[in-house]
Amino acid sequence: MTIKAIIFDVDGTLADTEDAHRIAFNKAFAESNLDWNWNVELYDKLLKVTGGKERIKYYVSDFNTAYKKPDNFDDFVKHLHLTKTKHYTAMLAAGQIPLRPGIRQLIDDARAVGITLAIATTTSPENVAGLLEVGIGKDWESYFAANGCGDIVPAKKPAPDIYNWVLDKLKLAPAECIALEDSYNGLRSAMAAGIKTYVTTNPYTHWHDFDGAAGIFEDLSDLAAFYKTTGLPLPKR
Ligand code: XBP
Ligand code: MG
Repeated sequence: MTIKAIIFDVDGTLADTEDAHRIAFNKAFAESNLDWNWNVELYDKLLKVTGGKERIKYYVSDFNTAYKKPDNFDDFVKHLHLTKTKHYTAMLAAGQIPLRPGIRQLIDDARAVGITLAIATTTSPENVAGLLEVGIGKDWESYFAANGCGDIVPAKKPAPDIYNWVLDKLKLAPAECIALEDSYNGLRSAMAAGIKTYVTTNPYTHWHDFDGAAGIFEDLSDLAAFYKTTGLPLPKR
């Protein structure tokens, strides 16, 4: 079957963002007078849960059980997460987080041969916009036929919901698409939606179980190898 669309995960796939997320969480904690600090080792464990608000709740329930939750805990988490998003998007706007090797070229090559592009991520819409405004340009939205992100679906990855939402928007069958992911949760999500999934690893995810992936790459610096594995048409360069 010819590939009609590539669906991209964002965090860890389009860019190595997770450490910036971690730093932004810590800035939000400091600004909110919380003595919480997420180091790399802890964040590695916290990544088990996708979504920033969900991750904060997971931290409180499983790693900081001594913390006495305020009565309005949901609102507290929402506000804390908004503060985190403010810090994270400031880091993006400062140009601190580039796209990963090969990503910009892949986007251009795919467009040149008429392959549809889409996004399926658990991260907040502001974060996707901030990353791609810098990485692609102000007109980044016109590159993607569907932009599935954040709370648009209630169940985040590893649930298939965000991929199903994107497939619905694209009006394509799973077999007509491929997904690009970087993590165990992302791979499970795309595969549960029936989509053939390729993985690029990063320092936070290289040890994950990628059983079922159609191909695993360290990054896309060798795009020719990626095109060969996926069967995507080689660009005429
Ligand atoms: C990414 C996430 C996100 C980010 C933080 O997972 O889990 O939660 O870490 O972003 P994936 P928010 O790459 O599988 O989409 O704080 O905006 O949720
Ligand atoms: Mg990811």
